[in-house]
Amino acid sequence: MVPELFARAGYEAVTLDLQHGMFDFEAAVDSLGLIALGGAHRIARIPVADNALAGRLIDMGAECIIAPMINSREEAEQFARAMKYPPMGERSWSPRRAAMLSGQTDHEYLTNSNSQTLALAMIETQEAIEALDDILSVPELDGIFVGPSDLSLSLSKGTALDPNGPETARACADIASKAKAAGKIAGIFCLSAEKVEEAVAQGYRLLSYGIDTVFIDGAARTALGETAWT
Ligand code: 3PY
Ligand code: MG
Repeated sequence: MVPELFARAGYEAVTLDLQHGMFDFEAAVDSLGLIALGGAHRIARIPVADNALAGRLIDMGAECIIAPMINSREEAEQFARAMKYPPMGERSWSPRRAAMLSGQTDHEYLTNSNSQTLALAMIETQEAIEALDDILSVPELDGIFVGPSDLSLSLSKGTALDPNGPETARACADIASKAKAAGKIAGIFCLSAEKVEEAVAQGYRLLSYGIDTVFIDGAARTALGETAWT
């Protein structure tokens, strides 16, 4: 029920995290259907360099795939081309579930899906920042998605986990303006409501904010704190 709860709460999109989350493939397939039932857009993050899983998830109805730790044009190209049908890329055919969830025939899905699905490359290392112009020049790639925690670890050479710090914020602003100049979508993971506002002001348009386990943890502690027994 959890993905559907998020959708019904009013989130425009819900992301399933298959990089760091607890989803296996079957749970992700069920959850994609539940997000659709709740009326939100369906996003999935894959494990590093797992373009085969990206293909399976987009076939099962994910409308946007986020690929972590993309550090070069070549990695961005391989990922994005696996997400797009020929002549753009080399996505392999059989999107029955994706067509069903988007209310289209297979033929309509074939015509529309290259422009209706998004391939986003995560920018979360110094290496990716150095290769950003090259990554943004990949025509099949729809945009980028920033991971501020890994980015702060990389920028500080492992000395500071500082996703909200000033150096990370400056890097995030630069990434957004480069993405905008290249005509690409800029997305980012946000750890607080203030960061959502900051990211919007920097030009980000896809904001991922709120984690199920964090919400449950907070609500559980609040509930216990409200009783006289603890
Ligand atoms: C990061 O901050 O590194 C992320 O990957 C966010 O999901
Ligand atoms: Mg990360």
